[in-house]
Amino acid sequence: MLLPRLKRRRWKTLILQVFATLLLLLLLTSSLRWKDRDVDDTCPVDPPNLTGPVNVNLQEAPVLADISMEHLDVVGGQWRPHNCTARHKVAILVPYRDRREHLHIFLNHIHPILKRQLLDYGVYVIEQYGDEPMFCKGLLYNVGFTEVLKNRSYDCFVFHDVDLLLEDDRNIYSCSSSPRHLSVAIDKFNYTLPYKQLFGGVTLLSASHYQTLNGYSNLYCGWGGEDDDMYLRLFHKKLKISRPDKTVARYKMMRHNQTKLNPNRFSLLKTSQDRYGHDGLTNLHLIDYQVASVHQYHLYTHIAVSVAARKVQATNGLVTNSTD
Ligand code: BGN
Repeated sequence: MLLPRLKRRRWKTLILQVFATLLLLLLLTSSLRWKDRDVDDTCPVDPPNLTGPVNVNLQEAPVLADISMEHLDVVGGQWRPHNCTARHKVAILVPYRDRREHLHIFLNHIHPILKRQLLDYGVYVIEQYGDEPMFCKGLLYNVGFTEVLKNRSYDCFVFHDVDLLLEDDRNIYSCSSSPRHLSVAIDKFNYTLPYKQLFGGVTLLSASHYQTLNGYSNLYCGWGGEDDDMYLRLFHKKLKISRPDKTVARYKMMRHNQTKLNPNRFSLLKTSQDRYGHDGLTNLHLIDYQVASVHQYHLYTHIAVSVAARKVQATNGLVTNSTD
């Protein structure tokens, strides 16, 4: 009688042990699953606070101190979401000269949008000083790109005219697999794309694509052509341009006097093909400019670039110092 009772007890313990082990395993796996959920705090693909159409106020330039008060969590133009990890680190490069009002309106407009888009971002204003009378946008972009990466890593760069204000925050300022032209529909052009090859205004490139393209040409000073030259670079590198839908890629342009035209833009464009390998990021060290200062203001990091006066020989696109 004793023997079968003992056997039964052993069986009971065995069953209990198996049951307890299974329960333990179940608890362990479910807690691991919860842990995984905690670790993956990447921001959502569709940021929930987007408003769609954005009110664009062109009337009066806000005072910088007032804008700053609304963005106490921004330092040196940089911000990142508090509750999630942003999907992209994006640098906004804004080449600039003589347009203080526009800059204030731009800063007031862009910060709330970039925050709603849940980006880890930095706004960089690259200001041209020095004797060169013409505005050298491509050179400023290259200098900005190079200087910014000395300080912080970014996977994505937005090349942004200061006079363009986004009208819909669903036009997200973060990289996709191909270079992106963001300012598809501008009020000045009746919200239509003036020509298919246009790659100016507001564009977006990954850091590695920008390097592959050797950045912008350093030779275009004065209005026009540097963006068409960039288009040709994209074409030669077989990089396809993507564009958001024109219903969201809408911008208002702030009015200003026409900047001095670049008289050499047509001849420069003709030699674009032969130049792009050695005219851009790779020959910046040969260009007569100096980074005079880099300063973190509240709403942006300021990069002051002194550009020496130069003359461009229209026939071969060579640049020499005009004092030579
Ligand atoms: C083009 C300019 C672009 C400018 C667009 C839109 C030139 C080069 C000679 C053909 N290109 O005409 O730089 O972004 O207009 O304004 O001027």
